[in-house]
Amino acid sequence: GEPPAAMAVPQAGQGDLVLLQRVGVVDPAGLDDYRAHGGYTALRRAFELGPAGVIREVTDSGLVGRGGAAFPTGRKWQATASQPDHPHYLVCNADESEPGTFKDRVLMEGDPYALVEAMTIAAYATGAHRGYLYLRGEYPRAIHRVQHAIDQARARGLLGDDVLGQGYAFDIEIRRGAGAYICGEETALFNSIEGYRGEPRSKPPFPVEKGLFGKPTVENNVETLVNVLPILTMGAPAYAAIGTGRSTGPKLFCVSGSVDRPGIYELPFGATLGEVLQLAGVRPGLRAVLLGGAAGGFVRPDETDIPLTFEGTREAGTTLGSGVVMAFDDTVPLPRLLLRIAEFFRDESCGQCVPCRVGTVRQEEALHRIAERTGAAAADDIALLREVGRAMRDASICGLGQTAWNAVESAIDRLGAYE
Ligand code: L3W
Ligand code: SF4
Repeated sequence: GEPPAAMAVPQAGQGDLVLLQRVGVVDPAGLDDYRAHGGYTALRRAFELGPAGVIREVTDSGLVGRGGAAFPTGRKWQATASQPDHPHYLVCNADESEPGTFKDRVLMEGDPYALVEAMTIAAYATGAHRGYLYLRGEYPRAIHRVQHAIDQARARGLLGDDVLGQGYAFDIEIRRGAGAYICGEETALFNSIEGYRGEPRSKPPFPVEKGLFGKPTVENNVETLVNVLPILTMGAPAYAAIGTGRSTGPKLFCVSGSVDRPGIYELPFGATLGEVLQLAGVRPGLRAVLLGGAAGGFVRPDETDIPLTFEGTREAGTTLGSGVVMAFDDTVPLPRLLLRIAEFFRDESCGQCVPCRVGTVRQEEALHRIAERTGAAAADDIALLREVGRAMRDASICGLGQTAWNAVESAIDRLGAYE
């Protein structure tokens, strides 16, 4: 069945909402309503600026990818735009599957035209005439709403052969994911669209050079693309003034777990972990916070002064990832939680490379042994976990294997999970 509606919880007193400004305000089906709330001003501005001008604005804004890896968006767009090989493709990665991540869902369900407009701008800037939206199959409401928005936009000349009467052709096709976490890896996603097994490709070559169907491709996360609208409407300098020097702009945080008000919180980069937890109404007895999802890491309750920026979390030895903030109180059995994370990676490993295929199994086995001993870890189990973890991190082909030990390692080293 269809999951319950995701909650967007815009917070008063934190400045004007940028990314969530229309969520819960506009009719997600209504193109006219979208336009009445500022929709399609950014695309008009894009046509005034021209492709190179749009890329300059995006570069100057300091926007970096919101899927977790924080790669500079302007640099990615420029790299694709300058490829002599054609056609160029645009792919939007909406296969939102990182445990604890549900921000893209809120954007797509609440403001679907924003994604359609943002994809059109990205394609125009990078010379693409065809866009694919790879959307998680477990999000039927998002699929329905974005498909409706695409159809309406096409009927009104905002997609198709002559977008806004500017002589530029662009259209979008939705492809549904079928439940595999690995298909959110950018190159596994290409294989999936092409009809092959969802297995990651080796990089380089990067997608900007050889991506979908072997052609130059820009692949961006939903939230990344939606940021392009305010960049064009407010201008790069005003956008870059939000947030911090190296993490510019607004960010959506996905807060869940031991809090009274779970949901999506939009805040400028630089808010501390403690501020976000306080907004969400953190409950007493906090034991740990998982940042960045299953691929991320745990921090302790006394580390809530960590600034939620890419650089701040990195300096603190953890990661912001896609913006997951999952709170756990002291009733949660950590060994069981870690085992659950290990099961997830073992299940979702595509099996293509040995360190990850075997390592995720060995990791789960060790954590299972520990959990059966009611949480007491033998020294050799910990040593084995470290050895396997190092091999996965160093030798796996893709991010899944490289990060499959992060949460367990942080639970051992930062939380003292088995002491
Ligand atoms: C051109 C170069 N392009 C890198 C591009 C690359 C990709 C982007 C980031 O994600 C993250 C991890 C977790 N020329 C380039 C270049 N690129 N060098 O930049 O690349 P990369 O390889 O750093 O990371 P990635 O494999 O794309 C790994 C996060 O993903 N994660 C889970 C994410 C889940 C979600 C979700 O559910 N919404 O996002 C799991 O590991 O944080 O940092 O486009 O092509 N020289
Ligand atoms: Fe597949 Fe894991 Fe290797 Fe990634 S690291 S290619 S998920 S086996």
